[in-house]
Amino acid sequence: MKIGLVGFAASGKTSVFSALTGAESGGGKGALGTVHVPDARVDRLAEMWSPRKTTYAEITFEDFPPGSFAAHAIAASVLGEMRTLDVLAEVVDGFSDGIEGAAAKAEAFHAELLLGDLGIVEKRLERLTREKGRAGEKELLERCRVALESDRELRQMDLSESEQETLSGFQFLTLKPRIVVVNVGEVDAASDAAGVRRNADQHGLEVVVMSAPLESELARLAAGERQEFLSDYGLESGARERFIATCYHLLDLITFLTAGEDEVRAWPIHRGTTAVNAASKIHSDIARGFIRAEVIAYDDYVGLGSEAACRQAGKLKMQGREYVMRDGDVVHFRFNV
Ligand SMILES: Nc1nc2c(ncn2[C@@H]2O[C@H](COP(=O)(O)OP(=O)(O)OP(=O)(O)O)[C@@H](O)[C@H]2O)c(=O)[nH]1
Ligand SMILES: [Mg+2]
Repeated sequence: MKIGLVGFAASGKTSVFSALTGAESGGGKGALGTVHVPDARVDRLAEMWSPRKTTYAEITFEDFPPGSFAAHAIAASVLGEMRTLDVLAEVVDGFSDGIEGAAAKAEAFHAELLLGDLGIVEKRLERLTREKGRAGEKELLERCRVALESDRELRQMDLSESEQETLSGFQFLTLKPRIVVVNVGEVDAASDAAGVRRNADQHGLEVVVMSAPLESELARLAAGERQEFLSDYGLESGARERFIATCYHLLDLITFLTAGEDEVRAWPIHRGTTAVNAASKIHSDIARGFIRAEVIAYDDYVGLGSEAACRQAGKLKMQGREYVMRDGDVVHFRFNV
């Protein structure tokens, strides 16, 4: 999963990038940094198997080169680059004028995204006066225009699957999942950023409050010292952990697991994914030659201690292609090619 860090100039995108990933952003084009998604289930399965390889889910962050964003506006070329991203993390400056100043800055950024999308809608509608579009396209875009003009993001519209399909080619920014990261000074680290949250709620967005310098300090501490450091600031968990949890919630992700002596691995999928589509995450051959999925719930797996014990206790279930995967399923896919 790749998440782009966006936001007005000097809002702290690069600081947040470094704090979350521990990587330096060279400032070159599209700097990338990856974090592992901690998962106690992976740890436990790895203890059971001592596999050659243990693989956690990953989130990759992309930072824009410095100077990409202006202080109060977004250039058309940058809007274009943002359109290619799947998920946006919008960094809002909550440190330079304190947390009180952040809500207006977030609002200004949201307005830029709405305007950017409105520009595309209007251009297309203008063309549609001369050429014939898809069935229903004009009416749909007119609804989009009304939504954007009344300060609603396209994500907040009620769209059928076919309407979503019609809109997907435009890569609208306000249709993308987006997390607002309020980058605050250390004194405000435990603030709930109520002002930003009100605005975010109106636009259907998730909010994470963090202090980039504080998180960078946290990352340098030994594991045993972190909890005390956090509670000194009134925090229960680090920003990386909170960001990841928010991300999974926003994207409605669950995890299935594979375990064996070669590898123990976590696989993030959207809730509602079927067994055959989950199999395709591992390899397209497994999906193509799909025979069945042998599924054990994680709790049974560790409770009974082995696959053989689960099989004997009737806890290993044979599932077909259309089985809907559940969080914590430990799976072997049977297939032939
Ligand atoms: N006091 C304080 N300063 C910060 C914080 N976050 C960032 N800064 C400072 O703000 C300035 C800009 O931070 P960057 O992380 O480079 O911001 P950016 O959004 O990447 O900037 P551009 O890429 O140029 O748009 C730097 O001088 C940082 O040291 C913060 O939480 N507190
Ligand atoms: Mg930067």
